[in-house]
Order: sequence, then structure tokens, then C-alpha cells
Amino acid sequence: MPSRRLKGLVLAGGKGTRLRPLTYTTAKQLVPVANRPILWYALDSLVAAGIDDIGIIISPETGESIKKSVTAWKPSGVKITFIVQSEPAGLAHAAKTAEAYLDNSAFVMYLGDNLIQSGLLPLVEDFRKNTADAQILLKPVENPQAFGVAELDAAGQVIHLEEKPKEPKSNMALVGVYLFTPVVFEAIAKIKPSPRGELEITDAIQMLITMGKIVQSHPMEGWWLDTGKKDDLLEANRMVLDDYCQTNIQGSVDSQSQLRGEVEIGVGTIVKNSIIQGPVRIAENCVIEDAYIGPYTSIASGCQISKAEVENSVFLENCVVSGLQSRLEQSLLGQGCLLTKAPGQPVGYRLMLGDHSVAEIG
Ligand code: TTP
Repeated sequence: MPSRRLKGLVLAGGKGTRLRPLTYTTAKQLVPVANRPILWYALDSLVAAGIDDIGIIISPETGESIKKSVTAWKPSGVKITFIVQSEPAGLAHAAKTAEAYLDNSAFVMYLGDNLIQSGLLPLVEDFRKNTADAQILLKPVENPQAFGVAELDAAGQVIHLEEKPKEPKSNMALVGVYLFTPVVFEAIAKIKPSPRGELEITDAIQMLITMGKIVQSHPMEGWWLDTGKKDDLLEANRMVLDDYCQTNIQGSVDSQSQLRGEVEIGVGTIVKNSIIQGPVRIAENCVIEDAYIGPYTSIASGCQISKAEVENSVFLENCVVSGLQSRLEQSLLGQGCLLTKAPGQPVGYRLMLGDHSVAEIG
């Protein structure tokens, strides 16, 4: 049997409501993890699995910024096609929007805000050669109510799937990477929007099972993170720094400073009288002075941190953090945030937060 042609489909549209206020100005797939946009990890993963024809679903609102970022990522030899989804009407709707691009090819659908540790190559190779109509990845989770959940029979076959069930029949969640043949479009044509108004991919896969199609499932090795919320994003940042951060000092570090563990410092960054305890990634043109930067912190370019302690956090570009009384931890700062000591002797907190900002103050 000849092996199947396989394209990639990355979903980078959607609303990103759970990452507001960042997603008022940034597509959620472009929020960085260890100083690289989340989306780049999905693209890398597809390319590493031998897929060189990739469609990317974009929304009218954030599509241009996704295009710009993909141009900055793009390795040679990969064909990229952008497909606009007019409204975020669900994962199955996004797949349907790409039907013409996919042109009867089997495909790997990858949620652009998901990160997985293990390589996709064995899975993709297997799917190229076998006769399954779809292949899904499953992973045990602690809170199955928040995911698409699979019920398996004694032999491990998927017998039923449900999106965000109130009473989950198992703790096996559907990972955000799926392999489909074009028969999935027949299933999508038969499903109706869910109570939240979306065409759910879980319902489409359930429909494939109802139609008597072969849906194979595989347990997933390694970590999988859906970065849709702040704490998940910080967790992804921890995992990626643990796996990939390697000491590389391109900026300048004075003799009063100490670097411990794996620390990356970008070109033009100046570190003075500070302790940096890796794994930590600091991008270009930052100034770190009289500061402690603790493990699992990623700092994007142009940030200035002085007289402050920071740990387990992600800063986007051009943040200024100085004169903090307590350690800043588990924090996600958007571009250009200013966090400084109030002048004089303040008696309370002084905040200017964007809509849907979150401040947990001790
Ligand atoms: P979700 O995280 O399920 O949805 P969302 O982006 O709307 O986020 P939120 O729930 O916080 O409002 O989406 C998973 C991925 O799929 C993400 O990269 C966005 C993308 N997506 C689309 O491309 N089109 C869609 O219609 C939807 C719902 C999501």
C-alpha cells in the first residue's frame, strides 16, 4: 500500500479569552515560552516529523501578527499557507475552513497554543502507513472536566468521547494533536454546534466512531501543556527551560555578579551586582542590576530589572521592574509593564491595570 500524503494544520485563530489582558494586544499563540512564541514549537514539531506543507488557521483580528511571526520563524523548504477563519466557531469549524487547502490529503491537526515534549515522527510514520481513519493521543489528567475526555473499553479501544464532561468517565484527555483522513469532513458535516456554540472536534471524532470508522488512540509519552491560561503558560516555561536552557553568555556580566546553573544571556544585555540562578533565559538588550533572578524565569528583550527579586516568571519585551519589597513570583507581565516602588511613604497599593488584569497581592 502506498504511504499517505500528510499535510500539517496548525490552529492559530480563536479568542484567547483566558489569557486576557495579554490577548487584547497579542495573539495567544505568540505569547513567548522561554522567549520563543508558543506557535514556533508547534511548527518545529511538525517539521521535525517530516511535514513540509503546513496550513495555519488565523483570525481576522490577529492574523497579520501571526503572519509576521511565521516569517521570522520560517525554515527554508517549508510551504506555509494561511487560511482565515472568519469567526472562532470551534476546532471542527477551523478544520472545515481548511478543507480546500487540505485537498483530500490526510493531515496532522495541531492546536497552536499546545506544547508537547515528545517528537511526532513515530506517530506520523505509523499513520502514513496504516489504515486508521483517525488517530488521537491521550494523556491522564487531574481535572478531566476541563478537556475532551475518552472512555475506553477493557481492550483500550475508544468507545466514547465527550467535551468537558461534568461527570467524566475517565481521566484520559485528548491531547491537542490529532491525525485525520479526509473522512473527518463527512463527520463534521453531521455534527451540530455544542451548547457553547462551537463545532467541537471531540464531537466530530465521536461521530467518526458512530459512523463505524477506525479511530486509534495512543497514550502520550512526556509532558503536554495547553498554554491557554497563565499558570499553564508558566508551567510550559518551566518545562521548556528545564529541557532546553543551556549556559550561553553573549552579554556582559560584571565580577560582582554570580551565575548559577544554566543561564542564557543575550547580546547587549548587562548584568551588574546580581545573582542569576538558572535555568533562566534573558534576551537581548536588558539591564539587570542589584537583582536576584531565580529559577524558571524568561525575560524578553529590552527589560530593566533593578533592586528586585524575580522567580518563576515570564516577562514580555521592555518591562521595567525596580525597587520591590517582596519577591515577584509566578507572574506574567505583558509588553512594557512598569512595576516600581511608589514614591514617598505609600500607605496602599497603586495600580493601573488593563481590563481583566489579575493582581494577587499579599
Ligand atoms: P481554545 O484554547 O480551545 O480556544 P480559544 O483560543 O478561543 O481560547 P479561550 O477559550 O481562552 O477563549 O483553542 C485552541 C487552539 O485553537 C488555539 O490555538 C486557538 C485555536 N482556535 C482556532 O484556530 N479557531 C477556533 O475556532 C477556536 C475555538 C480555536
